[in-house]
Amino acid sequence: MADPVRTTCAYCGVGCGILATRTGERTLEIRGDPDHPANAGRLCSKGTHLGETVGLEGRLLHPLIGRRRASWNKALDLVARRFRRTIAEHGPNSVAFYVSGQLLTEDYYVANKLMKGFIGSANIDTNSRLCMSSAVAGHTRAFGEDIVPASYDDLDAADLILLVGSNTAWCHPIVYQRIMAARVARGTKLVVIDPRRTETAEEADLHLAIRPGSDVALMNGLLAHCRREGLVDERGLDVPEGFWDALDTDLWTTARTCDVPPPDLNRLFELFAATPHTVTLFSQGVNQSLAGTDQVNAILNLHLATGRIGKPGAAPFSITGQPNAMGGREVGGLATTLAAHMDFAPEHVARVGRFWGAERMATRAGLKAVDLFRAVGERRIKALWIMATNPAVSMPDAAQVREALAACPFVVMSDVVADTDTSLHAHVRLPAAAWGEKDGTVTNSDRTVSRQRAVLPLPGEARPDWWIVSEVARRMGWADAFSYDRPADIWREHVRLSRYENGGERLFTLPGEAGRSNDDYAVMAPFRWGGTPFADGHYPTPSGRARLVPVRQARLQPSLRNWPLTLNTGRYRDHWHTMTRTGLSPKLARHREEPLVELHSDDATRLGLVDGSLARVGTPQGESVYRVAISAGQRPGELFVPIHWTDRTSTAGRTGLLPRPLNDPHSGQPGFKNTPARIEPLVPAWHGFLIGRDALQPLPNTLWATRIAVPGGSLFELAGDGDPATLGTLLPRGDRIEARDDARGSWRVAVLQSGRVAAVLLVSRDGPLPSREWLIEQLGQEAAPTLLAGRAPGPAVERGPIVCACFNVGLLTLTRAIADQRLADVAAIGRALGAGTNCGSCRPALGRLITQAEETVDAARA
Ligand SMILES: Nc1nc2c(c(=O)[nH]1)N[C@H]1C(S)=C(S)[C@@H](COP(=O)(O)OP(=O)(O)OC[C@H]3O[C@@H](n4cnc5c(=O)[nH]c(N)nc54)[C@H](O)[C@@H]3O)O[C@H]1N2
Ligand SMILES: Nc1nc2c(c(=O)[nH]1)N[C@H]1C(S)=C(S)[C@@H](COP(=O)(O)OP(=O)(O)OC[C@H]3O[C@@H](n4cnc5c(=O)[nH]c(N)nc54)[C@H](O)[C@@H]3O)O[C@H]1N2
Ligand code: SF4
Ligand SMILES: [Mo]
Repeated sequence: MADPVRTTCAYCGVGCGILATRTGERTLEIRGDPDHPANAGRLCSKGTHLGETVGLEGRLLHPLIGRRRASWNKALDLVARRFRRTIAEHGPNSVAFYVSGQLLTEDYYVANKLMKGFIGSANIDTNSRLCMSSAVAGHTRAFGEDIVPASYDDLDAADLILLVGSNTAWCHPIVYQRIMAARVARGTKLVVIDPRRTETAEEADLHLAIRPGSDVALMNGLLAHCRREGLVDERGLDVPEGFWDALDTDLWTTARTCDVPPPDLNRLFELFAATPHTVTLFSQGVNQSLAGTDQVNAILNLHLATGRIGKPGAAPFSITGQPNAMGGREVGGLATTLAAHMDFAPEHVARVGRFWGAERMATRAGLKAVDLFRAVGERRIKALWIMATNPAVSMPDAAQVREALAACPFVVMSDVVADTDTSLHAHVRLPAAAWGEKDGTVTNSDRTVSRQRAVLPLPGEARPDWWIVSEVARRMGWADAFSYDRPADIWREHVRLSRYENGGERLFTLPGEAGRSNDDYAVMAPFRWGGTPFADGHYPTPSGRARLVPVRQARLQPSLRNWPLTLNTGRYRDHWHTMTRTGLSPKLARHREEPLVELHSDDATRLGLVDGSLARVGTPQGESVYRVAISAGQRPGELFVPIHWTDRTSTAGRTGLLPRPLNDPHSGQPGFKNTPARIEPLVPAWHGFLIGRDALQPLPNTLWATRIAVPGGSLFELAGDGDPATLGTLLPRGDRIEARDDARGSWRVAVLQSGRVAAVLLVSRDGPLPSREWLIEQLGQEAAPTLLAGRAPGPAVERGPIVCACFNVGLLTLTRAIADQRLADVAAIGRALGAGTNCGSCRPALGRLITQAEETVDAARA
């Protein structure tokens, strides 16, 4: 076996180090890197199962022009020619790039340089606009520069951690495990502020299920309390006139606005006031709001005014989503920033222009994502290049975005997979190197720069993104400025720019004046730039002081007559965004097999929605269909749906259609968490499922279909109105065994090939269907006599939905074992079943099961 390669996880902004060992043609063994500062050897369920996503299924392996395979030469010439021509005819602002926090720093750097320094427009925006831009705007307003003044070490040194709008247990699991470890080690208190009772909230000392969008009121109320307690120190701060007047509020008013019990709020007030070592970690519940920037500044105000910044264990901590969200900020990937933490101030434009030897520097900010796609729809942008993101799914009002793409005269897409919802609209598709094949750097949430390294060879004709962009730039006539031969060349330039004419005004400075040699770059170990920012009380503002920014609670979303509910959208533990990669892993698919709409039982009863039935969720922008999951963790009047399903993996299960294309005025970040909506039952004529060895493409044209990967094939959940017999045409050839009961509306078919199960289809009018677990295991096996009954011969033992993806342990197995073997804690479950002993991502869920079991026992006793 080959030696392990030290690299970094493909997914979230925690930025865990990985040891990847090649074990075959396209197979990897994945382990956590014990020496990496972000994870010290741990990995969550997504990182652990990265090896299941590096196969070539669905990969884009050759450049395509239309549907035709083309040589790189031809494809690159075409892209360069069309961009040049469009610029010549309509000016530089008639073209745009839409890029991603999933590019490496080196890729990002060259894309940004090409657009802003040579094409001469700043129409390059990134999906980070949808993700981090309110944090960027908030940091810049308060500190004068976009600096995250925290590190993971602060989590070990804090006595109180506030998680605001963050489902850390699912979205940043290794950070969550670190917080849990600190709780054990030093009794750190944990408070979660989230309208939903998430698994993150379950384990907290205090959960405040605030009214959506009331974060400013909460933070202002908390700051007002601290001031009353004499905890505010204005030294070293710029405090605008009238700042404190706007904060004139008390516990009762705040509790009413936030809709939380005053005693709970009081507990937060007292805890915070008594705990100088507090870290406030926040993510999309704060950023993805029409008042996202103000919400960020409300948090920053609180930390600045109470001195909870610049010291170990005390900091506001904007945790980033994508693996290289931070690297993107460092290279100026947003339309509103320039490289190396500069902006469009004339002296910055001049400086970057000088450094690049730029032919035509952009002199003002470009279009932000939502405006950019609007401009595409209005044909003001006539050539668009999309890299490493899937806007046809992930933009708000995504139907409009698709129309815009369809109307655009020239769309280029660089991606690792061939068919995405976005690729349908691309005139040219360029095959990019994927994780495991590419080489460069990423920066995680706490400013730690790590190397991603190739462990697999480039498949087909795939090429790294930096190479693709540089090739186009050369062909557009800028060969000298883009003459990079390797990522290390770009890295050195990036380092030099960070230090260029920087006498300490810009805190973003990378070490290594002369740059690293190629050999040094090859072995570069993870390092954090910036030390402990603001430890000396100095800020990169003109006055050298940080600013308190007056922020007022915006008017809360009223309940509209036709759209009386609030739609919240977010993530599942084991899926990543549009599932182009996690969707390949059967293990990851099992945690949540379908897109659910979670809602409170009062709403369900009132609206006639039954747990497990289907429902249509509508907003003024569109409609999608979900499986109803009644949840005690939802506030009445609020719905939660996942963002992961696309037209590749569902019919009618796409969430991106629903949110409004409205933005925060400062950052341009869409308010994904808070859309007026309604919900109604959807009663199909039949429902069923299909398990097959081949993935169906396209999906069956039914009212509702969702697809997930299972070992050796796919599972489709189906529901429809027409005659289910049409589904028969989807079945593969082979010997059929069939059972039909027209009176009960039940139809079951199995297809055998050489006596082995190739597919099973089970349909019912309104009766129950057997569990999928056992049938999935029958794929490729000899047909059991009970096959069509959907269960093993002999007594049935159901496993239930998978909770532990590493050891395949299901919910029913767990609840049985907890009751029968009287398992009293998560460790005992681990000893009995293995669950929770590998990656640990399911530990919060296991904890919840123990609590539920205790509650059942208590209730039975009472
Ligand atoms: N498993 C998994 N992990 C991921 C990702 C993934 O796709 N899957 N994506 C990564 C990316 S790019 C990102 S950006 C991060 C996102 O990570 P998170 O921000 O943790 O994830 P979300 O589920 O988008 O939303 C977080 C929480 O905000 C809450 N919220 C909604 N409205 C409000 C409000 O008004 N106030 C407050 N205080 N809270 C509110 C929601 O109920 C939700 O629980 O995750 C990263 N990690
Ligand atoms: N309703 C709603 N919408 C949201 C959000 C929400 O909470 N609610 N969250 C928003 C947030 S925070 C984010 S970050 C976005 C994420 O949304 P997207 O960025 O659209 O989601 P991904 O599925 O990660 O898309 C990444 C694409 O890049 C491809 N890819 C992977 N690696 C590479 C590579 O190395 N090179 C190239 N060229 N391509 C690659 C993948 O195959 C995939 O097609 O969604 C946003 N949209
Ligand atoms: S927490 Fe999980 S998804 Fe995030 S970087 Fe670490 S292993 Fe990867
Ligand atoms: Mo994100």
